[in-house]
Amino acid sequence: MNETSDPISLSAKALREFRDDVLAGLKKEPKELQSKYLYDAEGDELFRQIMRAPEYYLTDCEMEIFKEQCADMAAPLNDFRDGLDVIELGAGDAAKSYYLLQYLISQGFNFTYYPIDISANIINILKDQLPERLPGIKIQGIQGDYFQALKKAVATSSRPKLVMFLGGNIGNMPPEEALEFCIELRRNLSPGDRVLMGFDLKKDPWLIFNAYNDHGGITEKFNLNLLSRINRELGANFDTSLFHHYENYDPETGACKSYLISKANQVVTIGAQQISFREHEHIFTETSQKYTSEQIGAFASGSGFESLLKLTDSKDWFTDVIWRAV
Ligand code: AVJ
Repeated sequence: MNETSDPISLSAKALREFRDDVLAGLKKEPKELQSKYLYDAEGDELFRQIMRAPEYYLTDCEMEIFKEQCADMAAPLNDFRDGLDVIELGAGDAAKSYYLLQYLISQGFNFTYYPIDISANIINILKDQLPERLPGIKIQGIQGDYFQALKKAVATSSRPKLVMFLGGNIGNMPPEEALEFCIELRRNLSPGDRVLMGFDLKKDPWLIFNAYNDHGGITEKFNLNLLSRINRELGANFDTSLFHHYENYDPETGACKSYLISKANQVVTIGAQQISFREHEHIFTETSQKYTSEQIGAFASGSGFESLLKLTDSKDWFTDVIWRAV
């Protein structure tokens, strides 16, 4: 693969999949839309605003870990100094990984950075901007679903790997699926490869509740943008003023779930199809699962990894762990 080639784009196929997934999800009872579709260009921008919302603690906590504990983080990677592929699933704006990449460069690690994101927009921004901030960085962006893209990245190299999955992105899966994800991740790696994962921890339920129900209403806009995206890309006619955001956090299961609630009985047209909504009917749009340290340890051992390092922020709200494939 050429270091400067365009991101690998799946756009026509992606649009077809988007339409099929949206229609399948809205024909289900209860209705649902997959959270990965929240992140188009608008959604990326709204998520950037969420990260700046005072209630949204996740980014600040993980940022603190990356700003202050890079040396600890890099220690279990020392044996990979001479050749390493750093693959980041759901790279976003790489604001956190930036600190580790900078540290690895400063310590003379020889590595290529493979940011993977569902958003082609994000990948293009990263490819343009990261080399300005990290001169000399080798970067090869890949647009796509995590495992499709991971397989592509793995197929292009025979070097040891560090796969990063930050921001509590794993929280977008319910626990059983998260374990499956770890197992699938392990299947794509070789013994000795490392993963660096961020998990949001269980804490005061009100802190979690408020993080997904900010007073500025950005989370609501972010959630409603999914309907606008369906309008833009699939020729639908959702009236977003006829839906509202609802979220709840269950301290027992650690599940934090977002919904869009229909304010009225209504019929929406999506291309040639009609979907009806009852008043108060919900569309499930996203889960943000919270964990205990014990649960995270069980993921590692249950999926063929050995835990090497556990870092937390000063408030103990968020954790980043490093595992080694056994
Ligand atoms: C990007 C998945 C980490 O679940 O906290 C934030 C997404 N959704 N507010 C999260 C999100 C609503 C976020 N992740």
